[in-house]
Amino acid sequence: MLAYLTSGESHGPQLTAVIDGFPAGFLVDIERINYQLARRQKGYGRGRRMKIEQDKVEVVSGIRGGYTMGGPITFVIHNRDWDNWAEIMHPIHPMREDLPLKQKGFASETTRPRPGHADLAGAIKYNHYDMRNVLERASARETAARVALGALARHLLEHFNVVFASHVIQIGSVQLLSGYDRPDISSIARLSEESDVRCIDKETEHQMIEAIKSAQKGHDSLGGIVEVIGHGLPAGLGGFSQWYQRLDGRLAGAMMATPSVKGVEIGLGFEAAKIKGSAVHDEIFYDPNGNTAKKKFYRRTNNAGGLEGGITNGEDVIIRVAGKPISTLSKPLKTVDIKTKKPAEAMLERGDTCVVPALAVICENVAALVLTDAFLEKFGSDNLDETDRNYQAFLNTDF
Ligand code: EPS
Repeated sequence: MLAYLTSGESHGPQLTAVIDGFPAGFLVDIERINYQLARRQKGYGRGRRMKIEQDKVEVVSGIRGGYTMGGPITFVIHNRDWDNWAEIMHPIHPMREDLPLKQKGFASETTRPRPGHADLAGAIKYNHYDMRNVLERASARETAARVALGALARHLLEHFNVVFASHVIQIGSVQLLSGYDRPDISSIARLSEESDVRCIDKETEHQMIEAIKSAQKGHDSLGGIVEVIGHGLPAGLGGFSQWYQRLDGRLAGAMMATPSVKGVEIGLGFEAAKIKGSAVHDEIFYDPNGNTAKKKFYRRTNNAGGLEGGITNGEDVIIRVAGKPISTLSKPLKTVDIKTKKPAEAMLERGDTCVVPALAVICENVAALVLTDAFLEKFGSDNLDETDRNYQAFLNTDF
């Protein structure tokens, strides 16, 4: 239903995000989108760049008088850092590699690929010897544009009482105790929002911050694991008729397509492989009154993470995402200069120490985008009245 693209370089003039297939007649509160962008920028362990940017969307198509029109919606996020990079990044004017970044202590030599980064693979693919042409688009700056789209999507799902939250459950080797009792979604949302590393437990938060400080001191970086929860989704989204309809596959694909992500689990995930079936599968119960609109059938456990057969089952959708430590290190690893072919040290770029708290916000909004797509697939996407009618009719069925 939804088709979306983003464009823009990390240090170019702007990021642009276009989404098509969004229903007409939805009243958009732009501040809801800007709020998600601001959340993405926070988190202990970010670098200097986040002090420069104050991401906000400018709407340039698809919305009139506050309401969506049914055509493609386009958001622009201006890069404030562009002022510092215009000479190097200008699309037309000749490059000036000498100024002004060198003066400011930033790298201008981009022939020494960082292990773990897109630098070398991208250089080979696109035949670039100046890897700035690779790293500018491979940069996680792009996630600002995807979060803007995800924020619009979740804004729509909130109309149907679907809410999202995320929290950080591991940074480096510091983890929220496995088997912890997951609180309700509003507590997760509140506690994670109050934490500089989006951790819901104070003691673990403290240890996570210490781990980031120590990585910073050692000129190193840290990865971690985040958990995303979607609550209030009706059963029946997604499909199993064809492989590409399966919602767990679509969610995992979207998560893995986020920079730094190396692993995704749904529900019990890898744990389920170790346990007997009788301990894994969530037994089914029936309450004729239902505790919410679509919850006459319910479970007392949620090991499936809200998805069975590639379809939502009405329980919370639970996704865990592992991000590797970022590959820009101020204590560079060994590499090879792509021009001289001689051993070298990887290029130094300004960067972050830990982006895991931001990853939580990114994954939350990207998950919302995928689930909105599945929601509109089921209930119609031309206009909100129609989507509302179809949704209400579905709730009134016998199930
Ligand atoms: C990034 C490097 C850093 C990050 C950036 C992603 O940027 P810079 O090179 O300008 O210091 O801050 O993330 C963002 C700009 C962002 O908005 O999240 C990278 O190389 O991926």
